Amino acid sequence: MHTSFANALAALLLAGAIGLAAAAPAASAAPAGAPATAARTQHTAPDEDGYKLWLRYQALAPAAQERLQAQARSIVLAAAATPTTSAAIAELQRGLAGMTGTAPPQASALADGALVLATPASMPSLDAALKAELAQLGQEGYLLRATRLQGRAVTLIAANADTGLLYGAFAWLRAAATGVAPEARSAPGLQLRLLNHWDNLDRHVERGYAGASIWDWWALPEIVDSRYTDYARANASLGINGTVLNNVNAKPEVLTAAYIAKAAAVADVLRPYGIRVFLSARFSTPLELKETDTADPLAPAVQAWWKNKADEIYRAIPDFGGFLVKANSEGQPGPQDYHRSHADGANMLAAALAPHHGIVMWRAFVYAPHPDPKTDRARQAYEEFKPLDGKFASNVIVQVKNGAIDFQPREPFHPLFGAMPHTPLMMEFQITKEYLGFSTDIAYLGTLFSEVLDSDTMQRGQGKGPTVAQVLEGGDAPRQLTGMAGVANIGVDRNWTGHHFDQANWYAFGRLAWNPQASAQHIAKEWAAQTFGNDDRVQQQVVQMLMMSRETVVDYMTPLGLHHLMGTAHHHGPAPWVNDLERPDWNPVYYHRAARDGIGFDRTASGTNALDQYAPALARLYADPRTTPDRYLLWFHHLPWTYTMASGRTLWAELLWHYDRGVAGARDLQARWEALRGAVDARRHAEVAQRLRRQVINAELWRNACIAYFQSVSGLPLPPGVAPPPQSLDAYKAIHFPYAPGRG
Ligand code: GCV
Repeated sequence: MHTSFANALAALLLAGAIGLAAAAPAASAAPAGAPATAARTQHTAPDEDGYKLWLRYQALAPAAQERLQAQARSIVLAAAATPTTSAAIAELQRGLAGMTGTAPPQASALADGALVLATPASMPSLDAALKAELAQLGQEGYLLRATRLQGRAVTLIAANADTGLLYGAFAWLRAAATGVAPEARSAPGLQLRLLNHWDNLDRHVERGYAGASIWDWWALPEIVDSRYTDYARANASLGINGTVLNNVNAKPEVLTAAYIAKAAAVADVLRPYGIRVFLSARFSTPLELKETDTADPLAPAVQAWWKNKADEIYRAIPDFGGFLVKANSEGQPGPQDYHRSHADGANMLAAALAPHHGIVMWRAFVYAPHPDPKTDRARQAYEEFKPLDGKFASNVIVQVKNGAIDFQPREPFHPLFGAMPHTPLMMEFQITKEYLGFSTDIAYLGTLFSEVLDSDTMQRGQGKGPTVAQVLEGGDAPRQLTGMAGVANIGVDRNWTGHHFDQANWYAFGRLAWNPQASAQHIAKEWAAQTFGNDDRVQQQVVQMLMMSRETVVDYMTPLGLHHLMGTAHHHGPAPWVNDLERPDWNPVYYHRAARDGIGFDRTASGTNALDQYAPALARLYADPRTTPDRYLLWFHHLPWTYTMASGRTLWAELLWHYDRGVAGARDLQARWEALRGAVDARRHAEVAQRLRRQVINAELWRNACIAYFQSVSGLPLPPGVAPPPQSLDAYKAIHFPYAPGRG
């Protein structure tokens, strides 16, 4: 024990240094444009700029402060002192100082009221029952207990390794900040919990709406932004344990010595927080760097090049995670260029990484370069990957987008989930809102992610699962690798995500990657309490806004299973009329198929039969429009405008009803936020209010343009009570967004 206490002291000294380095600068003044709020907000909290994310550690009410102080009068490290335990202690000190408004607790010998961080290896005296529980929790799980140790009443954070202690510390702080009892124990449901940055080496972020990339490749490796530490803290607080630094549309230069050194500098900052660095690799890198004369995965020179490259990377980054690869997709090179399969390509890279325990995440987002006009883009990933089930090396995991098209406001789950029992599959969600209103519209994605994760694949029959979450967790067939990736919505904007509410999407992704079966509403509550404080009225209103927001966006953009109606290339705003792009499956008309006879994409046996890629029970259920949920109706069926819906309305009237509900929802979001004026600090209130004004404009544009267009196709009158679009269809068609951000 003496050694542990000495370690604790050393750790605390180090922790002090880390804590100072990582401290977030104070919030700055309210922006111009907020004067209207000034007079009415004199009693509200000081302005905040959102930089601290959900790690604000605001002062609690006096009684809660006393309780917290009583649980952590001092800190005892009964574990090996490592940079990770130092980070944990620094965070506890920061959090406790903020929430209790007192000086942070210091290291001490074991005493009543101590907060103890312990591993069984350093504290053999932990009781047998606790050790048995810990044995179930792996290297990242943790236990939180009020207990007695050596006769002293203490708060215990116990784990098998320092990363578990760090996660336990964050969990304990989260419970304190949200005023709930801490979870007794927790362990992640998935191994790989990763952010994917679509960040280019010139700092442009593909599909990024929060400013330039936080990775300053030009300045690295000598100049290391302190923001990287705060990024690491935020991710570690959620259990995110890996990050892919560069865009899947990768450049060969990222694997040159200069960039490996830059990535290594980032890895050094992230490592103490349990986060490993991965890189996106361009399949033709050796050829493009002119170091081989082919990129054929079966060529010995190519295999040797990748092996040497892996060795070089691991010399610089000993815990390098591995490669993420987009191959033979949207013009990216890949093994098919040499008549090899995805498995040939992935396994070649996997062999180079295997000696270092690295992995390959091989993306299944593919669609044929020269599509057969009679087939369906939704079928293609399945057609290419299903025959490869069981053919991937053991350190390959196939990364599948949540749906078969592309991160739409709503898609049915991807048919590959549940269809590749012999291949580890990981989920790819998009946290950045490419198709859901960028960072101007509020759309809480916790509900989108959960809807997908909770979907019943019906592989065992209707209602019998497994759910997509269970497939990912490997419940049916234990897997060597499991994971979830989220395409990051992070940039250099002061509040990280462009919109304060978009922080909730980063948060929800992390919490669901830790526990894919968690509730989106519970996560929303946690986020709201930490982000806007414990005022019940604010919390309830914010949670209500989050929970209604995504359905609102679906209503005004793509109701009833419509999809991909967005503007060309930038994907902002309505463009259902577009029909002139090079590939048929880039055109909105390809997806909605609206004509005088009706609307929707027939994916049943009478159409492209994409439905057939799902389990028989699901395929049978969705083959009939009567048993297809309304939310997927026009995804799977082409129906007459006069088709009678379950509501009793015609399909045409139902579509209009959804558009109107979407606009009403956007206005309701605005009104709900307005009701919080004075209850939320003026700066954040004004910044969100401005964006809500814009969201209402977006919603109205979507509604009016889509109604004008679909009416021109259906030829049907608007039912009584439905307001005609204020402008002509031509006027909507003339609206362009040539400089929309985030383009590919
Ligand atoms: C990174 C969509 C996006 C592209 C993205 C691609 C992908 O097509 O619009 O920007 O490229 O998906 O996921 O690879």
